[in-house]
Amino acid sequence: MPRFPLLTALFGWPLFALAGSEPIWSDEFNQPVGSAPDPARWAHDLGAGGWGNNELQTYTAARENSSIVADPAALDGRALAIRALRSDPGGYTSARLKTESKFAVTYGRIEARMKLTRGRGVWPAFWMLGGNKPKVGWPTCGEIDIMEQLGHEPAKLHGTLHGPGYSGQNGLSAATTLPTGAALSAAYHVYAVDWSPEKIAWSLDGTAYFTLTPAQLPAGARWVFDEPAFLLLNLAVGGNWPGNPDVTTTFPQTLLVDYVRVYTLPQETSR
Ligand SMILES: [Ca+2]
Repeated sequence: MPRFPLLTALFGWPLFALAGSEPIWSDEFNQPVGSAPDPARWAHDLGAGGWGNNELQTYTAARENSSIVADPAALDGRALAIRALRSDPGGYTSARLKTESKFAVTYGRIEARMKLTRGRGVWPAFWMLGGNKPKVGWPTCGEIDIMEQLGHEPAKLHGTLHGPGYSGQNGLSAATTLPTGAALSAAYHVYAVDWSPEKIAWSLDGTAYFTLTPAQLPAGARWVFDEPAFLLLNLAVGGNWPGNPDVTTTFPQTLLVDYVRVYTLPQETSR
């Protein structure tokens, strides 16, 4: 029996056609062009300091770093643009948005339709952190990285899980590419996780490429993915994993997000 009968059956079908899958939350990023990310849904993380990875950017709440833009390739003609700009020699600004204190979810399908970046030292991400982070700290709060891309490998998508005993370079991770091998900066694609008490499955355009269950954790490690988690979107520049931009990297770099949607999981037992 296929491990993910639903995901297999899903390929190419709109999600809303799924029986038993109900929308919980979304942002279609269809607010007026030029406006800020909806403050009812998103807060900004601000500042510099490397963000734990020796990253180079300073995060701002300025419209040049995050705003709604017109984009004919977006399903509704509008998208969120997160832009990394070169500010002065060696300096960069960008944006990091989070739903912390505004929205959190425990289990479900969490997905975004996005167009990624291309260029050495550029690092976009769509991810989740346990809402208990202020209390228990990282990595005990858990981190689910739904999408990470290193701009010097524009065709490659990374999905990763971080928790206590399996964080940072020891995060549990897999990578994939499109069947065509095309760059993820060339068109929009749908990046998702299906998160249930039994497993987390990462997918690209509805095709699962990575799954983890509590039994697959390193010996003695704890599954910490049963708490509400909030969502994050950011575009980092430089840092330990991607390395820094070089003379070949062009700016601005833009992460485009057509939508973020959260659904209850479909009923697998119905098949
Ligand atoms: Ca949109």
